[in-house]
Amino acid sequence: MINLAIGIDIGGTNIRVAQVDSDGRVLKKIKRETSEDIVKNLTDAIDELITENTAGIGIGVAGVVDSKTGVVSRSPNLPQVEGIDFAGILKEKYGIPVRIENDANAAAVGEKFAGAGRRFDDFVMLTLGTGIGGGVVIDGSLLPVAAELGHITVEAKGRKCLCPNSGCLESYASGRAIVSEVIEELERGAESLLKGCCDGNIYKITPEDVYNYALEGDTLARETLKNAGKYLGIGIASLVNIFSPQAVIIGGGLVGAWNILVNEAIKEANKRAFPELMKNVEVLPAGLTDNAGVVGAASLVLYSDITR
Ligand code: BMX
Ligand code: ZN
Repeated sequence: MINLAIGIDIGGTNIRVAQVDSDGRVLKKIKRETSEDIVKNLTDAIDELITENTAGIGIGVAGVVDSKTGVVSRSPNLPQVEGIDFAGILKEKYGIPVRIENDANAAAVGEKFAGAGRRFDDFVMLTLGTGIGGGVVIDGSLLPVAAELGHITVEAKGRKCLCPNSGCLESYASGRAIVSEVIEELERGAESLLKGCCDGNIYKITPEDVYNYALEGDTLARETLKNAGKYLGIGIASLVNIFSPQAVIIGGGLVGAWNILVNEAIKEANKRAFPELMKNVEVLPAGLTDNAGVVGAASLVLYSDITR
């Protein structure tokens, strides 16, 4: 039975390649550090996982994927993938269908296929990780648009982003933004327990550290997360006004800080969005957690079969 797919998640630090079954379960998984020769990384891993039951390969990659050619046309946070035609190369080598999407678009398909999105026809997906990614599902299908929702403007004269814009949501509410804000404050001499974090090396602070110190009552950590949450809420309010979704599904590592970050975001979005639209919206965490990237990517193959 041809009921498996290979899901590939290409990130800045790691590449994950998995064999996924038609229920969205991960059967085997390989994780490699992202090296200069990404294509070789991928084909080595695929060679280990591919079987005669593999229906196809799905790839999720951070950056803008040209919907016509499948080439990654821009990836400010992951420049080594720019210009590579992953789908073309893998199709040629393995002779099976290959689909490629932006990582957060793939995550949205994964949520619809096997996660918190199953019970909704219309939802907005946000992934809060190093950056902020987005995907939009309307009438049960992924909107075939870039959906770079991390780059909607939340502050007109705001911080410079890696994209051409300033004041992007990603520059205020992503893991990277939270950590750099904390570091800046500490460099300015702010009083905080975080000074003692990571053996005194503040440049090693992670978003998770910020959350843990916030739970211990550290004011800087708590205020930084709440501020990020406020900006997230500003972004969510716009997304609700635009898409009138049934749900906003939030995935990525920062979901762990839900009770501070996302609760603040919900409060802010409630103040700003059209009440008639906001009252219908459930804001909830993604259903796929650890394997969200690879299952999302595999679902580009598995879910498209289901809908066909
Ligand atoms: C950035 C952008 C998006 C991506 C998002 C989440 C790059 C490389 N990426 O906004 O395309 O979806 O980050 O990416 O420009 P992650 O790395 O946080 O998963
Ligand atoms: Zn931006």
